[in-house]
Amino acid sequence: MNRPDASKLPPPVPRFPADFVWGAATSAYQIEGSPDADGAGLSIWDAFARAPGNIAANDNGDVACDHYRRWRDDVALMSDLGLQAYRFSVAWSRVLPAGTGRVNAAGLDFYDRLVDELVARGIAPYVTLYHWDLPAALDARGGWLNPDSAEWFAEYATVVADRLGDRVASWATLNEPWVAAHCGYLVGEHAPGRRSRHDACQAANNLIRAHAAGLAALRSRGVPSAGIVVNLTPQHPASDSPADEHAARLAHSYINRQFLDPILLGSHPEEMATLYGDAWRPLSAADLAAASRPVDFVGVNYYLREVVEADPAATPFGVKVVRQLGRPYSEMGWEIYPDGLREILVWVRDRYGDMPLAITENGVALVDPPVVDGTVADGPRIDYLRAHLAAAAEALATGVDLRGYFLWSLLDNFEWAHGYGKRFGMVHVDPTTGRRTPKTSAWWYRGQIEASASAKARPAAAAFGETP
Ligand code: IFM
Repeated sequence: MNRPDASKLPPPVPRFPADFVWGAATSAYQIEGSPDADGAGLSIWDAFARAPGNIAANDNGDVACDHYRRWRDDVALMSDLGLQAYRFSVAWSRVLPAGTGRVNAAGLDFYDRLVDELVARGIAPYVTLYHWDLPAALDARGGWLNPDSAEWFAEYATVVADRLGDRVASWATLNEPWVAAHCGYLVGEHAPGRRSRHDACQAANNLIRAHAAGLAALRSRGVPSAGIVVNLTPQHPASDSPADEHAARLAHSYINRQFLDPILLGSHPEEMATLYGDAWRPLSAADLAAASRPVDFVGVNYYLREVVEADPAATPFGVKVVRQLGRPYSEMGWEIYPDGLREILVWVRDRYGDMPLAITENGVALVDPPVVDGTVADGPRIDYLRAHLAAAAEALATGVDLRGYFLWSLLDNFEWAHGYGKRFGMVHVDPTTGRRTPKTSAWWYRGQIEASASAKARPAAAAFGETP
């Protein structure tokens, strides 16, 4: 590990409040490996990734970053990098191998030890209960298509909150339910690989019901702060033609409002029937009422904007994303558009009202240079982070109640259908040895945290919406 001379790095971004929370994020399947260790059950991602042809280079999460075995060193690394908070997800099938019923004590112990170590090092744990790795045993019972899935999730939430709730202040029910429904049930690029409008609609509805049931379970356990994490992507029309504007409205409702409207307003966007056609089934009034019980925060994952045009031939909804000539794109093929972060945060505040928000993921996959002299000179990632933090600071300046920022991701990891080829980490992970090397961006981020901390009047909050 080689910390570069701070005076040679770009300056930190100013104007963050004293109690702003600075962290990094990961998810269980993407980093842990050892999927069947210590009595764990398998998840839909184990089955999906092991089936040939689903993942680039036929990669899978069997080893991933080996975090399940290296967790203690990884927490030490977080501490070296000055993180105040760490957002991670719990693997449901480690805790309940069959998804419901018997609790696997050894699986819970893993997260218990992780939380202890984080707390001992002064790093606040932020838990996400569901980051797409549904227990395979539950998929065999219909997965998110089964209306009982909401109760299964509540049972799981209760078990985890009972064990970790004394030390974890901040809880998210679901991560990016839109991706779980769209990629998993409509286009089949993610586990469980289904391709049906009917299934996508039903999965989306049951995910909303699961959020409601999980939130109620967390409330019953008295956790200080509970919310949900969504991915938001501004949708801009390619022209001012009515057809393109209609396409942008459809895409906006589908991606940005499909989950937030029921959860924050208790209603569905009016475009849902057009989008799903005869597969559309609204939630019942009782489900909508339960779904819209207040959350303490909304986590926003932001990566890109999309410029869209109407194209009747485009599947699934007649909306086509148009590549913008002359604009920068990441290795994911996503347009790098920092102002979209300001725009979407302001939109959330304006549409849904003032509430604590956090950027729970933001980061970029790039082709990094090799490790040289104990670091990776990823200047373009620093540029990306600075531009996005400047956009976040602008949102703050307009009065958005933004509480924190979590860089995606701590480590280069398993990027779902793209396998290990797409590298989002601020820490390089050697694919053969697993050796961790902080990239220059990690040291720059440490400087960003230190600069904000030196202006601090009081310590960072342990949870959004909670006063430290
Ligand atoms: O890696 C994912 C993460 O699991 C969810 N949000 C987007 C990231 C980058 O694609």
